[in-house]
Amino acid sequence: MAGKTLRLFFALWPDEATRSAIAALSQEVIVETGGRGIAAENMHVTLAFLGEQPARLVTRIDARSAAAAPRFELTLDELGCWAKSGIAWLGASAIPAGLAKLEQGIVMALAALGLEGDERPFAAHVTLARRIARPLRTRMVQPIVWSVDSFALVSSEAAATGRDYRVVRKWSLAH
Ligand code: 2AM
Repeated sequence: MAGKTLRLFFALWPDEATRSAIAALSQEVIVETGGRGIAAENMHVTLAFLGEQPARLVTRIDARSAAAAPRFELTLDELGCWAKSGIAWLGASAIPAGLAKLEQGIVMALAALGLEGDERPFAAHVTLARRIARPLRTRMVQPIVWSVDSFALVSSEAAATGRDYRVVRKWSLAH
């Protein structure tokens, strides 16, 4: 019998203040684009998407080298959309060195388990709306400055109201 599997991804998980600031912006974007909203508790920046994996992988991941990356501030200052996937997003016009190092460390941790990273290049963003009806031109917005001191492994489960995201492991970044 096949063992239990989980749909997993690495993410930056916002603190409450950052989450509310992002959620407020997403309300404006939904009005502008006619898209479907994302539940505030689900908002995040995906670092790497692992897909469906055996549940035992959760405890096997060695993300120490990723956690050796220094803490950083992520300035979310850009709004835009990907028309092809129908997504409106909030992104960062500059990637801090700590985030680049963290991302690299995650790719290494996955490679050590024989897993490949995403095919698509890393684009730090928070999805604000899906299935947008009208495009959003890329533009700068009042920046949301997020002090990132940890990252998480998250599972995505089907729920009556959409997807339910659950943090299954969390690592602190270096000081
Ligand atoms: P997103 O980061 O653009 O919102 C969980 O599904 C998270 O992983 C979502 O935030 C999703 O998109 C991201 N993700 C990245 N690659 C994915 C893929 N191939 N399939 C589903 N989700 C993916």
